[in-house]
Amino acid sequence: MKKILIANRGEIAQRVIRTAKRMGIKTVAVYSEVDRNAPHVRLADEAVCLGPAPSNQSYLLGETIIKKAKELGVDGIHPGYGFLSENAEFAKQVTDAGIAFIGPSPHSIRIMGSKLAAKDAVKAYDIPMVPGIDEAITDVALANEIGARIGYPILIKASAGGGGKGMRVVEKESELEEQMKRAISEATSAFGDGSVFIEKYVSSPRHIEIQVLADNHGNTVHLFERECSIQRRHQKVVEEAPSAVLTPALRNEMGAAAVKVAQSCEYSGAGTVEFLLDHEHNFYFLEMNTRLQVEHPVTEMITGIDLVEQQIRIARDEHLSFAQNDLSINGHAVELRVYAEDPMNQFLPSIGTLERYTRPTGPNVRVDDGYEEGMEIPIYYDPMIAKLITHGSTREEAIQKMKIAIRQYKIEGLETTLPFGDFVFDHPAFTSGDFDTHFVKDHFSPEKIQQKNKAEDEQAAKAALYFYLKQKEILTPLKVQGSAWAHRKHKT
Ligand code: MV4
Repeated sequence: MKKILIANRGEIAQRVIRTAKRMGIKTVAVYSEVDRNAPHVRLADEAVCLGPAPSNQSYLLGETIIKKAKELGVDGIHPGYGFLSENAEFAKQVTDAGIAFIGPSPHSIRIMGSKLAAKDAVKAYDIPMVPGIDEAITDVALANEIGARIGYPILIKASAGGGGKGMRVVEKESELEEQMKRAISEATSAFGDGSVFIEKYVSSPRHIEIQVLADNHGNTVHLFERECSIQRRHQKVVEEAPSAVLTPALRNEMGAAAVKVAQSCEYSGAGTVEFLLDHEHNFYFLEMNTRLQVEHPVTEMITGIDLVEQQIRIARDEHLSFAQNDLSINGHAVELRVYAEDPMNQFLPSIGTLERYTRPTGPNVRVDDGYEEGMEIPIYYDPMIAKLITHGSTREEAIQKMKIAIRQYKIEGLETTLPFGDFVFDHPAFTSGDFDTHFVKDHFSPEKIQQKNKAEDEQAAKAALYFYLKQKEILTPLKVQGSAWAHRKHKT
């Protein structure tokens, strides 16, 4: 592979280009008209404009991207995350054009893109799954029967869904019919596929996901877990690796299950297997994401492995250069997603220009970002400005470094999730490790940030007063001494 095209923008485009450069591979960036001056465009060796800002006129134009790639003699396409990354048809068209798709096969993407197909694929592999059904259901009478069998509350999910879209909790049988109709119509309009199924609702789970790597020669390993329970409306904000609660035995068990999930769809490349972990530490397979994930850096920090390099090597048909036993966890890493969103105002997008943008620096501090001072955050795409990642030899150390880095990060011109991060990394529920996916709902409110700021302001005022008084105490005896001296002087 001599030249790759990165079919993406922002931080992930830069992230991929950096590794490609390090590997001596030429890079081609693509961009929309609003991204003309974006750093990923300058960082690449060549760049191609795809069209106007809206994604469906630029970053989602698979055929245009492939055409440009062919014209420029590209031999690999990295899709990043989002956009075309989990589009089986795009992966197929890339391969058909004689270009390597730096990701799994269309077959793997297709299976894992459907929750029902995924359940079906892993059936033979003895993977723990939430009690429920593994077929699409439309009949309310049958749904009532299933609800009675597995017990309420139950959860209706869309087979084509993702990120919680089309999910409905049903507390009791009398609500089932109404909720099922809504779920089906929501799934139909959102995904063009009204298939829904039913699962027992796990009430306060933790979200644990396992990173896997598989080559094209039958070798599959896992790179331990990430915990992503701190979310709001299915959008992750804080992630860490390893999880604060997994024992080595449970980690091995979940890792082995994740490897089997990958094998069930003949997976190749980097992928992530998502699990729910309940209060009793039972785990259940949820779904597999067939892309490099946003939060992959925390895994890189604790394993020392560059996941993008591995993706490229695998796409070049190389063998994995390590086995499961060669891998181990070094320390702890935490990540905060810095979004252009206002945590004091329901996390609404905060539109504006980065009037000031100064990154934190230091050992074990990593910033993956896609913007520079003076740039505007376009409204057309995901509002993530950056990912702030810190590493420490212990969880406490990683968190401590994160708190310092958050304070060093200077972003002016728009509101960000930095104050929210400050809140989370200081919160006893987070620092103790005793939290679940309801953390934000259970513990966060704008008032709490205000209270915290007020308490800190008071603390600062008290400290200032204390030092002022101390100074006075030092000065006062000097005066007394002075006068005594003067007095003595008079006497002589
Ligand atoms: C669940 C669940 C409880 N019980 N399934 C949300 C997104 C999708 N990937 C699956 N999700 C969930 N599935 C059962 N049977 C709770 C969630 C869930 C959740 C999962 C992971 C992280 C955050 C979450 C927030 C709300 C609900």
